[in-house]
Amino acid sequence: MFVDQVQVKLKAGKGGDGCVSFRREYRVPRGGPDGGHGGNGGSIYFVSGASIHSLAYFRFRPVLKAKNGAPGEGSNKYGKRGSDLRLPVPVGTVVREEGKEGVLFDFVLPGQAYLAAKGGKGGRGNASYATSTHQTPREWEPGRPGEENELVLELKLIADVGLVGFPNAGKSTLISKISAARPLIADYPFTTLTPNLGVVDAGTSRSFIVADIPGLIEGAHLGHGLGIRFLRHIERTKVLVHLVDVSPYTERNPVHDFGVVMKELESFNPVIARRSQILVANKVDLLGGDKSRLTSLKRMAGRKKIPFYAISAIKGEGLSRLVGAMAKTLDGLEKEGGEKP
Ligand SMILES: Nc1nc2c(ncn2[C@@H]2O[C@H](COP(=O)(O)OP(=O)(O)OP(=O)(O)O)[C@@H](O)[C@H]2O)c(=O)[nH]1
Ligand SMILES: [Mg+2]
Repeated sequence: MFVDQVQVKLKAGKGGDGCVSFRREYRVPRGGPDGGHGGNGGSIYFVSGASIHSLAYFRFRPVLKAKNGAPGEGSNKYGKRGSDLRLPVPVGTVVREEGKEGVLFDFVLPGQAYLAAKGGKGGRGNASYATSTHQTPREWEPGRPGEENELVLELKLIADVGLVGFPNAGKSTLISKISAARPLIADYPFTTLTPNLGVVDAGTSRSFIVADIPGLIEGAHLGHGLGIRFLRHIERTKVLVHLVDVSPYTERNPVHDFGVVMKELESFNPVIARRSQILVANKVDLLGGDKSRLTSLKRMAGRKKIPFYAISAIKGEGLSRLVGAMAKTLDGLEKEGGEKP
């Protein structure tokens, strides 16, 4: 099961109460105060692990609690501290506060830890209240409550290639033809409501992950259509494959469609808009005699120096060349990255 967003309620442990006690020993008539401090409550941490790949663990554990600290004891003994809860999350997880926009923490490497709810401090025992003028203190301090937080964990898919384009451009059709993913495909916009991942096998040595996300329309950054929140799933892809429907049935201009999607990408995150792109004209099987829609898009790609491919996703035409180009682009980027010190 793939879970990409969960809500969790965290309750850190309460601190143990301070203790009131006086030393009572044979032949020690007036032993002083010896009540120890309460132990601190356990804290809750999220910890990223390389071998964890989903947030499924949290689905059945919506409320998570750390242990309370034990009360202090006589003979100046501290209460035992409550043990911490360390919750494993996959790399790519983002922590947010429920109902708020900002990001609290972003796990980008394995082994990172984030303190999500701090345990309450243990209370002072009566021994610590003793002064020269106040030798039999009966004061003690209750343990403090642990932090309670309602957080949202989001997993950004870490795909190599992200498919972008208008609704109905054929993104899901393409991923279903080049991988084992079987997303819903239909002749209406916004068929895809949640992202799909597919593993593409490109020849002997190379495989990579492609993400199919919901389509974008003009004003998506203002919330039109399904909005742009899904773009976070392709924020970390290395390559974008931008699909444009060149069939006459859209009654739109393919060059204009390209510009609209670029503008939406730009408003979500300008870094994504500048990422390596492969431009793909889809549905060429529907062109008939008039190829002008295809050529105008191709010419624009030439001007902007964007690699360009024409395919029919549904008929499987041009797909092996396209997959080859994706693999080659990824190889090239890895080499580039590898050469850096
Ligand atoms: N003729 C033709 N139809 C295609 C081609 N590729 C996709 N389609 C059709 O176009 C429609 C939309 O395809 P999808 O793959 O669902 O499009 P999408 O981009 O995933 O759409 P959203 O999920 O809504 O964003 C479906 O009816 C497909 O059968 C193609 O190459 N040729
Ligand atoms: Mg789709």
